[in-house]
Amino acid sequence: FYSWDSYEKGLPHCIKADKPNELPPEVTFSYTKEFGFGYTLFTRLDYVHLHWKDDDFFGYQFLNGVNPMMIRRCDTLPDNLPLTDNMVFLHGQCSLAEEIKNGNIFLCDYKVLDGIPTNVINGKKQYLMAPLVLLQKTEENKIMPIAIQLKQKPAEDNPIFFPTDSEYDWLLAKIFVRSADFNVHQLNAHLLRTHLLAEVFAVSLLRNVPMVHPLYKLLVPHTRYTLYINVLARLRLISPDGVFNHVSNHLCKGMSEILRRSLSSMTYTSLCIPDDIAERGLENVPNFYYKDDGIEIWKTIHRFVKGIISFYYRTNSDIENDPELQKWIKEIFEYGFLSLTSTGIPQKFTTVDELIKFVTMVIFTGSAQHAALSIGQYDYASWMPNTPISLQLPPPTKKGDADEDTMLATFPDINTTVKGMDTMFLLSQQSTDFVPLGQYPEEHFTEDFPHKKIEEFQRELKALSNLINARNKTLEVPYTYLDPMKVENSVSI
Ligand SMILES: *[C@@H]1O[C@H](CO)[C@@H](O)[C@H](O)[C@H]1NC(C)=O
Ligand SMILES: CC(=O)N[C@H]1CO[C@H](CO)[C@@H](O)[C@@H]1O
Ligand SMILES: [Fe+2]
Repeated sequence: FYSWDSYEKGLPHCIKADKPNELPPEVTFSYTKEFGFGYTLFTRLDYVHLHWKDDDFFGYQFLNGVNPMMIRRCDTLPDNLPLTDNMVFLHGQCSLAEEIKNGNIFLCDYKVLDGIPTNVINGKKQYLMAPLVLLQKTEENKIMPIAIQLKQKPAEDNPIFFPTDSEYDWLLAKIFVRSADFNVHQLNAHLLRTHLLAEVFAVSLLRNVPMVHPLYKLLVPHTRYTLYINVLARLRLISPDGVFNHVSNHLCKGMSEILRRSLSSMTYTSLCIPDDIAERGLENVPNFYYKDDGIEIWKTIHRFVKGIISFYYRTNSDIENDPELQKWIKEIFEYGFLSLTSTGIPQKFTTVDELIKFVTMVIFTGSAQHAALSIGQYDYASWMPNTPISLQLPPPTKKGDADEDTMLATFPDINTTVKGMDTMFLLSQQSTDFVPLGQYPEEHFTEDFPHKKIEEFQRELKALSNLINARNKTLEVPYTYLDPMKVENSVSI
């Protein structure tokens, strides 16, 4: 029933099924899911509408918006961003070199978009940049953009924009960054790193691990609807005649190229939030709720997984001698990560700890990580200028010419915007038969011990939810995407 298929060369393999009705019934949507999308959306439209032009809100979104995956601490300026001290206006008294040394400078580099072929919409060529964004953490703990270069290669007609430029030069630079971020968020962070990986973990589980196996019992609730939603996405969203190809600035073949580049630079480290935050140098960034809540959820999942796994596997040799478990990871490495050793994904498990960490990552990716990247889509994209799905004029090549009309002519057509927004709206929905993280309506385990561990897990998640809600009361913009009560058990939308 479950065969691997190669949808496109260089991408993770997927389930062999062209249409939802080719899937076995046990992995398809229930009646309520298919016909009754829930309507529990909280939207930040008013707030975004008021603040989208603000530099501090622009910076805030790199931490707590829908794509907290781009920002990293900048320890040396990249060679292709030729900035000198007297060019940048810094907050506070320091020089750029000093601020880099103090750990207060951050970089978002969209080089993965360099040279991606762009789309033609309504007969008009579309534009997609590959920007470099430099940011500074100020004494008030805000993350403020201080320089933006929209193309990778320094050149006369590729100016570095600053907050001190004219209003519309600077605003347009930020708009091109937001549009680039939309592409990287949807394709790399959301599609590849949650949907497609969750599918790989699920297909390998269904192929290699029997229902009586503890790994199956532990993980199968975290695969609910994942195959089904991905078959639908391949059919209706990302196919040559899918929605994305009609509304976004990359072409279909551009999309595959972004995904291929993203996969070839993906690492196991970046899939494990504590390691990822450390690797990006972000441990000490204040007001970074994705990090704070995400690490707490990771630790909670880890304690639960450790409880269950170490009950069934007492020694490392129990792990080494389990052929079903070993086949599960082997196929994940081969079919999901295309045997790329550079990813650091294990090819086999040798210790109990290794298995606990990997299973924690699998559950985190399909639940919390997906929630962080998807629940807020409509919040941040429904005021189009904050997240333009495409742009139809090139950016300014010299400063001083842009005005409001330039900006309006750069934005996508109304009918393009509407189609994009409609999709964002659908993808941000909580479904009516939503199952929150840690709830297991179907009983798979029969012994008492795992049930006790499940109850403990649920209590800890509830306590974390209470803490997050109490914290929210003190925030101007509450961060709710990683409230365990709002996080779904699996990738299902
Ligand atoms: C969408 O809007 C553009 C610009 O207003 C127009 O040229 C085009 O015909 C419209 N497309 C459709 C399918 O209505
Ligand atoms: C937006 C949102 O969900 N805010 C929540 C933050 O926490 C408070 C206190 O529990 C809730 O009442 C809000 O709904
Ligand atoms: Fe999703």
